[in-house]
Amino acid sequence: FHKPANVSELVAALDELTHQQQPVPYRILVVDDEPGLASYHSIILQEAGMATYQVTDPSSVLQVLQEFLPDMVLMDMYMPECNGLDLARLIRQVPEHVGLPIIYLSSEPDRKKQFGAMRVGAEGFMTKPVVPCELVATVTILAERMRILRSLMARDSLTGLLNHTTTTHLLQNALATAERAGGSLCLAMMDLDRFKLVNDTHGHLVGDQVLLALSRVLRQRLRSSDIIGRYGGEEFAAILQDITLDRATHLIDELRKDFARVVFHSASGEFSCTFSAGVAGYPAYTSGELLREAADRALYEAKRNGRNCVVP
Ligand code: GH3
Ligand code: MG
Ligand code: MG
Ligand code: MG
Repeated sequence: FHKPANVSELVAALDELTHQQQPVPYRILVVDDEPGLASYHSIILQEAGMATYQVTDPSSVLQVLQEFLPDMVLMDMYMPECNGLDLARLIRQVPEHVGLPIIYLSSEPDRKKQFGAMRVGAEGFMTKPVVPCELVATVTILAERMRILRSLMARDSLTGLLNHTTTTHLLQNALATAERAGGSLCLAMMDLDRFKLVNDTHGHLVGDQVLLALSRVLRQRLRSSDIIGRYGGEEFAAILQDITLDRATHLIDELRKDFARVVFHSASGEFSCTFSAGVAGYPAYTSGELLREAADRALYEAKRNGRNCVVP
């Protein structure tokens, strides 16, 4: 069972598709009440280079989905405690899993029953005993598509940075890691100064170029283990790991100076743009919500102090 142990691993999984780094094996959840069959199907997939996790107790599936984050599910259709159809229905009720591919495995020969099972929300049906190469092909195609969807869903389409949902999720993970390791982390919230004026003066397309430029500065300057998200329209978040509040504030201030030096060109002339930022740290603040509130308060103060500055 290879659970993403830390945030950088999760980010690597998300990044795999966009940056084509070393491939992360597809993660397949195998649900079957018969341990022998679960193992047999797992071994076929493992030999094809995939990572699998076997579940023989259907009641643990929702929990395992959260932790194992599979790219697809192989689901036995008939299990004594709970049949695969009910389980698929349950999985589909969780918004995060609406797109998760499910393939039923069963010896059910009745086409009508097979079809009925798929209507509950599965992508396909394979009869036992499976033909190994068919199993591998089907699973690969579906897992690949899930990876693409997940990667698109995790990111903001303009800047390619992590979106609000992903950033919030990774903040929770980063906090859990810091807690376990007795480490520290900082959350910085950055907001462009008088950005409405930029749009009004130079137009939205130029405004979008400013957003892109800031995302580039953030990506260039921060470490690969840092998490950078577009939190809202013109608001960005950075989660910096293993760093003190002092050092994080200094680092964000360097970014502020870098960005202020970028010159933009538009039909209405040359201009530059600045951002203000608020920084808050764990363990001073112990939850995602508290960190967010504290960083927001600091950001508000930065705006009140005249903007183009960083407040811890
Ligand atoms: P402040 O310094 O107080 O933050 O002032 P502001 O003008 O930056 O703040 P305000 O919240 O009044 O305006 C934010 C603007 O950001 C308004 C909105 O049109 C713009 N904005 C949000 N998302 C986008 C986007 O995706 N593209 C562009 N071009 N503009 C955006
Ligand atoms: Mg069974
Ligand atoms: Mg704003
Ligand atoms: Mg603003």
